Amino acid sequence: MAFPLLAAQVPFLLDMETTASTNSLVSELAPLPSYSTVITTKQTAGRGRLGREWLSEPNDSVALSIVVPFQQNNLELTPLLMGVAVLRAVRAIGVTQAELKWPNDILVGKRKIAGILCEVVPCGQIIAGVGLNLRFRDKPPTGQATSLAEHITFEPEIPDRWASACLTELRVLIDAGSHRATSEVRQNLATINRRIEVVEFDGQSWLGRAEDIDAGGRLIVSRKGGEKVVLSSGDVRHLYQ
Ligand code: BT5
Repeated sequence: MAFPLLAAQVPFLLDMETTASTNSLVSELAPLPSYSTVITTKQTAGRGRLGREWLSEPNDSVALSIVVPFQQNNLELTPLLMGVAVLRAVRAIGVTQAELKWPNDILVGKRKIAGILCEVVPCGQIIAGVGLNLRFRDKPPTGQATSLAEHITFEPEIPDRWASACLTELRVLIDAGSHRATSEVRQNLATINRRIEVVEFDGQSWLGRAEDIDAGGRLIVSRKGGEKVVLSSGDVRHLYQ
């Protein structure tokens, strides 16, 4: 696939035929100028959070990693800023019903279409990586996955339009400063004001209501009985009834 719109937006673009992980490649190349980008449609060892995998068949998904400019206070917020950028870019190509789930998933109708992994590399730069499912020509990687082709007519220029929109939206959010960006996250995060199930690292889960995020992007949840819990990482499920 070609990425001319994306190339026009960034100081450095590496469009790889194949690579193990675009986040790992950026980490090896860093330091790089802000908004330097690595992209591939054949990622062979994509990483999720907490040692989990991001699975994709060749040419069925896009893996994109961007060097995010460091600004004070934006480190913790970066996954959510990237989330809003990816959400807007997915909506801009026609998947209007997409939603952002805390802390790093883009869902369409309860299924995951994109996931985000932000990392700080040894030289101190922040990398925001995103995997987007384009289509599943064989079978979906998990029962909870969806792809663009299930929601819009897939055309070859769509990945470039999506990637370039991600860059535009991320720049707008970062340039807005952390106060304004936090408010954009609040307005776009479908988890807020919703009943959720919180799944702890040990697999234990509990129910609550997501109330808000704080300035660092942590999720404020009220448990049954009124106790407030602030989550800085972990997994939540949206409850729909
Ligand atoms: C994520 O982790 O969702 C972060 C995914 C980030 C991938 C990008 S691709 C570019 C960059 N380079 C990398 O190496 N990584 C980043 P997490 O929230 O931990 O979710 C992982 C879980 O999502 C897995 O355990 C599966 O259950 C599920 N999953 C794996 N592949 C999927 C896919 N293609 N679509 C939907 N769900 C998937």
